[in-house]
Amino acid sequence: MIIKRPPAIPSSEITPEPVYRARRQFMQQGLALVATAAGVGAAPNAVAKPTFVTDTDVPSPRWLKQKLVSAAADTTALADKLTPYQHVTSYNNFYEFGSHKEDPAKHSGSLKPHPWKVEVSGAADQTGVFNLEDILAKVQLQERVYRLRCVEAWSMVIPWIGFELGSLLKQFNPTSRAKYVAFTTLEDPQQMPAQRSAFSSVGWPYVEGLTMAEAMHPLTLLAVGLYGKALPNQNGAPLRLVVPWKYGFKSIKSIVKIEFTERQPPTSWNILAPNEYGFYANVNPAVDHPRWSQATERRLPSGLFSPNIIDTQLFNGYHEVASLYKGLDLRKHY
Ligand SMILES: Nc1nc2c(c(=O)[nH]1)N[C@H]1C(S)=C(S)[C@@H](COP(=O)(O)O)O[C@H]1N2
Ligand SMILES: [Mo]
Repeated sequence: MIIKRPPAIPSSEITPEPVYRARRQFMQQGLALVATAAGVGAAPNAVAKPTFVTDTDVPSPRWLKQKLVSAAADTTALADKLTPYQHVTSYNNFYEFGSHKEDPAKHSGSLKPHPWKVEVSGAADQTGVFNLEDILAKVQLQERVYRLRCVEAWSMVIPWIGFELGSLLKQFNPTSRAKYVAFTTLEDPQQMPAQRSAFSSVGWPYVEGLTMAEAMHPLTLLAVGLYGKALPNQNGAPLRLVVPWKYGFKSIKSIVKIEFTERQPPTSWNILAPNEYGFYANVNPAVDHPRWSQATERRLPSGLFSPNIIDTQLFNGYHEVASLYKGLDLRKHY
């Protein structure tokens, strides 16, 4: 099925910010009432249903729609204002559909995210090819509002729906030889027009990787949705990685393979320009890109007259990951 999208989503289809906030307060009051009635404090994760939901329909199978509404709401009160749905879904990097920001939204209608299979291989007791539906049957979906900082010095705040990568990886029983996790994006020139082009800079398939400790960190997410709905194709449907303390290029889209490896796996942007893009790619305002500063970022939406420039934070503000890099020279291992 070809998914046709309008050139721009009319603002009437986007639930305005005040409505989200009201809904959130309502949810929190509801939780308080339930807790009082039961005479016990409810676990924060017990709040069902995502808080931030777009009215825009994203075509997806019924099983996925049902699963998405079961996601536990994000109860962390992030001070950052959400980037509106329209911007999150129309300003993208997904080189398989072209290298301009508007290309993925325009040209990703040919991607067929369902049915979808993921191959799990390498240093683990359990390996094989799994249907996305079966993978999702075994995990609890959660809403997570995260900052996304692109290496190009712009950023967004996105309410993802997903699950902890670690909760999935554990199910395969990785062996002691598993030191890294490698990820691969779909390679299918029929569905991904830029893979037919001879002028593309990145090689196909797009590949990424994490250390085992990074992959098991509770902040690391596999996302299947955003704003309460399934991932639009341009955002990496049906399954993409989200590593909020690393530059956006680590958050690989439309994943078809996960492999437990002994050696550090090759990664797409590092292959292309190793002096500009490292394997770690931790957000770091003190380590500039060879061609531009990383000290600040443009928080979207950003316009000519209100560029909305803010300071970039070490690890994109997720300071709890610092312990993963103890003793590592972040200048050398950028
Ligand atoms: N397969 C694939 N994954 C990808 C990319 C890509 O070109 N191909 N771009 C990356 C980059 S550079 C960024 S900033 C994020 C953008 O995610 P978003 O479009 O959902 O905001 O996706 C990352 N994942
Ligand atoms: Mo990026």
